[in-house]
Amino acid sequence: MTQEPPGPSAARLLVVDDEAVQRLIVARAAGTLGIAADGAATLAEAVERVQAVAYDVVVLDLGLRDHDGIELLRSLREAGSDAVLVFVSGFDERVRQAAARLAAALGLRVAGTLGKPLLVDRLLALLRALPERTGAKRAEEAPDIDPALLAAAIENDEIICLFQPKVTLQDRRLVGMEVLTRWRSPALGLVRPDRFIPLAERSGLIDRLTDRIMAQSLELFRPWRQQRPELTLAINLSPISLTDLTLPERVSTVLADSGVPPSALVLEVTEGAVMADYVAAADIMTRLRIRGVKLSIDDFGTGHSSLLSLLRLPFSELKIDQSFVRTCLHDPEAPKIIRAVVSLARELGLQLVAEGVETEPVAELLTRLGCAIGQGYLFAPPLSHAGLVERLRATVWAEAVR
Ligand code: G
Ligand code: G
Ligand code: MN
Repeated sequence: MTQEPPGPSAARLLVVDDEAVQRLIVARAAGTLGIAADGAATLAEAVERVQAVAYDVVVLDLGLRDHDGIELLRSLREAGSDAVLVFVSGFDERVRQAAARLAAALGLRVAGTLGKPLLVDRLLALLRALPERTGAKRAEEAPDIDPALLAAAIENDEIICLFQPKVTLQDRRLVGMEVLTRWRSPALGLVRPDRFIPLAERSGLIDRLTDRIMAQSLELFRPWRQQRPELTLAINLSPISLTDLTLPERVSTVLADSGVPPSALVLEVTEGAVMADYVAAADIMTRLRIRGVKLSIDDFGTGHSSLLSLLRLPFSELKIDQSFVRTCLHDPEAPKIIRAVVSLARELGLQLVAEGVETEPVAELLTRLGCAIGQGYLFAPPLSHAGLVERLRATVWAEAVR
């Protein structure tokens, strides 16, 4: 039997423990089951992580040095997480059971509890028997949100910007970051973009929302850019925006207000968005390019667009979709596709970015295939502004920005 490929549905685990050895033991055990593990040593780190990443499993030490671990349960619920919990603790069985009941009362699922020292066999047994995740349907099942609530949220700055680094695969230099938004709602908790972006599109709020996201992220970005003029900021555009002929004007206005030069801004658009109304998209994109803004094809390889029509547009960057990147070690077709995309990008003078880089072996293979830039959990999940500053201080790419 060959190893299971870590397909798009590969499980992700977060281990929250202040002892590095414990984190390592859990990560190793998870690895043997093909589960990718992240670690967090403090509650703050764990909260940051669960807000950015949809974990399948959270292994939680109830006796963190600074906090009691229970506080994370609330954050998980607020983040709309459907992760299954495994509690670890040196406390007696009754404390662990009480924690498990509390989690259940908060609507979180608990796979089981483990004592300390941790028995790897018991952990493996729990991980093997994990219940199916429920998250895939969450966005559809969730009750409709009142557009008035979203409209107010946009005005009240409840929409926050997270930043995910793009780095050079070989020497791990920071070259830019992508903005990924979240809605921090006092009424609803943390709402993910796949829930509120479509709502904004349906209810005529998308222009206002996009303008706010651009203004807010550019303002946070400006000081970084001043120190490192080669950094770029990438913002995702809704397909609707690519039918709005006033977009280039709006982008210029936001840029002028922010003091960031147009060449530092990358707008990411998906293939489908371009093909929906090709003439309007070509018009808008050409005018954006004339103004100096860069354009990126997002999720490349997932649409059903005409390659020729797509590549005639004035793109500056191409982001190869996660589905090829994550399978490239196991699926013999994936490296061939990546190699072809590398040469296509080279011929057309497009910067190529690999999305969803989760492991070192994948980063190595991508480098060998000729891909220079990557983005993914291996380097960092989407981070808050403070989180990114903190990470920059602690990482090799520290020289990038201080
Ligand atoms: O980070 P996350 O997994 O939650 O992102 C989910 C999807 O939401 C991605 O496809 C991403 O492109 C999209 N998204 C995130 N932020 C924005 C945004 O500011 N505008 C638009 N239009 N899409 C966004
Ligand atoms: O659709 P778009 O490419 O704009 O959005 C990128 C999405 O991928 C975001 O939802 C982001 O949170 C997620 N993401 C970023 N890095 C990784 C990764 O390494 N693995 C996985 N599974 N998702 C990632
Ligand atoms: Mn994107």
